Amino acid sequence: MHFHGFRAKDIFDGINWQALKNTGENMTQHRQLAEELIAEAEKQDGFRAGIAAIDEVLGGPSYKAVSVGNWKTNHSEKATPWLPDARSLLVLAMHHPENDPGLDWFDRGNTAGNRRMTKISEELGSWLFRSHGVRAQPLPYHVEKGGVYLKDAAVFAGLGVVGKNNLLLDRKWGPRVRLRAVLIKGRLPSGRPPEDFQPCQGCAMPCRKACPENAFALGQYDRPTCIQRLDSNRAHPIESGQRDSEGSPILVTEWCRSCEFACPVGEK
Ligand code: B12
Repeated sequence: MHFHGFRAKDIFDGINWQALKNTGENMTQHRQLAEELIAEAEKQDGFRAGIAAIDEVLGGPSYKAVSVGNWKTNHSEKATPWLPDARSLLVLAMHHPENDPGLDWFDRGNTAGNRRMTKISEELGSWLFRSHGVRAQPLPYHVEKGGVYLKDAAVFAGLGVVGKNNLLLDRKWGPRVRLRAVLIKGRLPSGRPPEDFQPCQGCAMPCRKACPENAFALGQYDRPTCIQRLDSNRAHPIESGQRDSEGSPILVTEWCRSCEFACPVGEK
């Protein structure tokens, strides 16, 4: 891994979990809390939610993988240390429909979709504390700033599976979702990787053919090749249709979504 910043996993590995074990009698209460929290999140239009156990996420495939290629983000975000004694994640998936491309446009250090997810994460954290006295902390997007690998988190929360396009395929919206996680103090019962949902089985994989850079040429996702396309997207911003206070057009980055849009799974 090439990250040199803060890594939540290092802190997590140093905690004495034996001292924090849940007692059996708390479990019913915890199950009810988890269900209420998911229901609260899913009240939001275009949202699905699940709970993942942090130890499963941190032991998942993304943490074992070596990231190749150099991706420099200009996403604005502060590094945050983790809430102590947190063992669960609320994982949120927000629909990014094809007919609302603006949600994915990168402008002034962020995207509209990500801003909305951050706001809703904060509101859910406040709701949890207000109604149940449980502390929560919305996590940053970037792993090197204290975030987690979100596709793994979504799989362990039971929201979907990782498809042949290397994206999380949500049960309802396929790959057309963006993900976010909120850290929760204590341990809540978590979801499970779905076993009854295998949407890529028998698929002709149009996602892999749709890649303009042919990043799947070697039979799996090739990060450096994909990065070339996104670097080029960044170098050629498009007009958003909006103007700044001086009347100049506001330019935004439209990231490639070819492998996402070509996927036949889920609602568009
Ligand atoms: C850095 C980054 C990028 C980089 C590098 C991508 C990469 N995959 O390495 C660049 C800029 C190239 C990129 C491109 C894209 N990204 Co990006 N990216 C991220 C970020 C910040 C970290 C991802 C990462 O470094 N992964 C680690 C590398 C080593 O692993 P990986 O390639 O992801 O593959 C792992 C998983 O697939 C997992 N996995 C595979 N099979 C299985 C099975 C199980 C059971 C489990 C648990 C896990 C698992 O293990 C693999 C490693 O072995 C995440 C946000 C986050 N905090 O997670 C968003 C994220 C993954 N990106 C996202 C998107 C949408 C994109 C793009 C479509 C561009 C766009 N329009 O935004 C493309 C798609 C590329 C693709 N097909 O994978 C979304 C994905 C949503 C979804 N439905 O899955 C995320 C979650 C951000 C978000 N806003 O929600 N991205």
